[in-house]
Amino acid sequence: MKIRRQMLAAAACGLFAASAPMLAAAQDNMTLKAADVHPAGYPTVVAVENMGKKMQAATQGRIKFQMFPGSVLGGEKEMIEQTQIGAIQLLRTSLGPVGTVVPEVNVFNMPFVFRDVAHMRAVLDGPIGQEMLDKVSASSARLVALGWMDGGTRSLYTKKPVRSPADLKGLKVRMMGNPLFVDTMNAMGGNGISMGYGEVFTALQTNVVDGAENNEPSYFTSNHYNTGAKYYTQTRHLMIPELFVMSKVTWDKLSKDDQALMKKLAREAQMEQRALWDKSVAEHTAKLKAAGVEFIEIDNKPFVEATAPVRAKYGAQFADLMKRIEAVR
Ligand code: GTR
Repeated sequence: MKIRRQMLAAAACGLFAASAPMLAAAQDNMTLKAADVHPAGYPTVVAVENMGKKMQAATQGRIKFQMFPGSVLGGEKEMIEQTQIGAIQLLRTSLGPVGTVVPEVNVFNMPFVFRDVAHMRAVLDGPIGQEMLDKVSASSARLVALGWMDGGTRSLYTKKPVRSPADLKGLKVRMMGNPLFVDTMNAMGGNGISMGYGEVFTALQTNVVDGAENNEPSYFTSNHYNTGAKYYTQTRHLMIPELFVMSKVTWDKLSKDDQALMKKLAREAQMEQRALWDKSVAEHTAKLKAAGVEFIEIDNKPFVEATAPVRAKYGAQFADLMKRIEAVR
């Protein structure tokens, strides 16, 4: 599987290299590779596909998107790298791994930094959300941040019921690749293990990890609930926005008008994905329950308190920004 992905990524690279001079020479007929770890039908994939259709219509077919869902071009970390060099042109990624290349975004990657989904959305839609997109674009990462998407709330799923930090003792829990998340899980009482999304199913099946954490649609579509990790404890410890980026290599080839159009349509995609997201959470929660997943409602205060040192450690550099985030109603 890994080898196949690497081959596909290499092929994507080769294709791009072959078409690069053409793109530079003429602005017409650009086919932009858009990638996502999620499968066809997932809200982020659908929103980007629909954006591609609008782009194609608005440019009379000059600019098209070609969607590569389901991690066919690699894991998220690899796809970020591919986007940085221009082999992938459009990428929807969690902000989690982006924090390792643009550390400024880690303020949104901290546990319990948003009160709830409404608070997160208000922050993303307001000046702070725009500032953060600008920071990504202005960084040395060679990514142009086009907009946000919703990733809801991440909660814990394990093979035995967890209700408190003490219940997590000794449990290995997969976290996304960013030291901040490993520290978060360790503070919550478990042992954080960093691993790519594509490796988690087998790791759960073979007891390399005892659990993981994610939102309801990802928990369902990844099939992780089918590995015995069927206790979903509503810790809601992370609310990580999803980021939609374009490779700077590609961005620089677009005319000013096309750049403006791209931003406008990305904003529309952001709003469309949000509506799709809310439906998807409801639908997948129902499917998980029907499949026998036990949703464990808890008072998550002990987890909030246990992770205070993580916010202190990573948040010190964002003290002013964190105050502004908290003040958003
Ligand atoms: C999902 C997110 C993905 C990926 C995944 C993970 O919620 O949409 O981009 O980051 O989580 O846990 O790796």
